[in-house]
Amino acid sequence: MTKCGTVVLAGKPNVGKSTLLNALVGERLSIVSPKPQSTRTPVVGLLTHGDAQFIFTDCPGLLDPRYRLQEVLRQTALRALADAEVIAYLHPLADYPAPSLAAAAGLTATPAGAVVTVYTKADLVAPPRRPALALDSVAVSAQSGEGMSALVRRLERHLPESPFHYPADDVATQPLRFFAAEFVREAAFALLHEELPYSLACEIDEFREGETPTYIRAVVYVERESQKGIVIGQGGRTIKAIGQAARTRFEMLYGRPVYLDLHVKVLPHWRTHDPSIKRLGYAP
Ligand SMILES: Nc1nc2c(ncn2[C@@H]2O[C@H](COP(=O)(O)OP(=O)(O)O)[C@@H](O)[C@H]2O)c(=O)[nH]1
Ligand SMILES: [Mg+2]
Repeated sequence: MTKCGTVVLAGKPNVGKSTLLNALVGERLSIVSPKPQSTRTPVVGLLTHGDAQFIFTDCPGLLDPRYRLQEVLRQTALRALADAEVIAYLHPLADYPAPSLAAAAGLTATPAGAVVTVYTKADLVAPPRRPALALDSVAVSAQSGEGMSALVRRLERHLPESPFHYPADDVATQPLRFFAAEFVREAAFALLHEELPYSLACEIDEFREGETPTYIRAVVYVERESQKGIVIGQGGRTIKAIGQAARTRFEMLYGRPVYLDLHVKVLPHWRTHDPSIKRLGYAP
């Protein structure tokens, strides 16, 4: 009998959800940044391990929304929590103990799924300073790999009996163009300062396979004309660096050469405009 189910990685921004998803599936799918709130769309990563298949979902961080896009992201995270078979609730070990999930997420109803508390970034706490953990929690470091197999065993206990939903070799469920757009955003988070990466969205216009290199045309949207100039940079320097970083990252996942053609456009105040939020794929 096989087991299969959804495991949602939940927690406040910056606790290491995306890094943990990538470490669990062994592929860099989800974008990682030291800046909080980089994840906007749930990213799914698969791990098939013996008789068990885990459908890991990296969700936007739970936070108090300050503008319309954040409200929409919080709703996405809450829906994922409600639908999860298992919730891995992440909290940094250095900030032990974790408040209850309900308190951290401001939940009014208890989610149906089993909750496993996962203390992250264990490498940042020296062993003599580590707290004794309760039986239902584990400490991991996605960076050093410590605690990862114990975590997988712990989560497996809570998976329901079910046939596999995906072929055992699959790692991702989302289309390649989704990852191409995400990696442009990741490069923007790495190369742009302050609020700018939060004002930026990316849409893939064209993804032409069957020629080498594969041609990808991506449009980078910002909210204001002044931001457009900054994203392009002097003599196009900044947009070129963003394109290079995103292309390198995408080629690692894709395994083939790519020509990434980036264009910058203004979509005025899209983060507070429902039709734009929807069009960019952040709302159902
Ligand atoms: N030292 C250390 N840093 C980590 C670990 N996991 C994540 N981080 C860092 O924490 C920051 C936030 O990680 P991210 O996965 O984007 O967090 P998310 O917002 O919860 O998805 C990034 O700078 C990561 O490199 C870890 O196991 N150890
Ligand atoms: Mg994230």
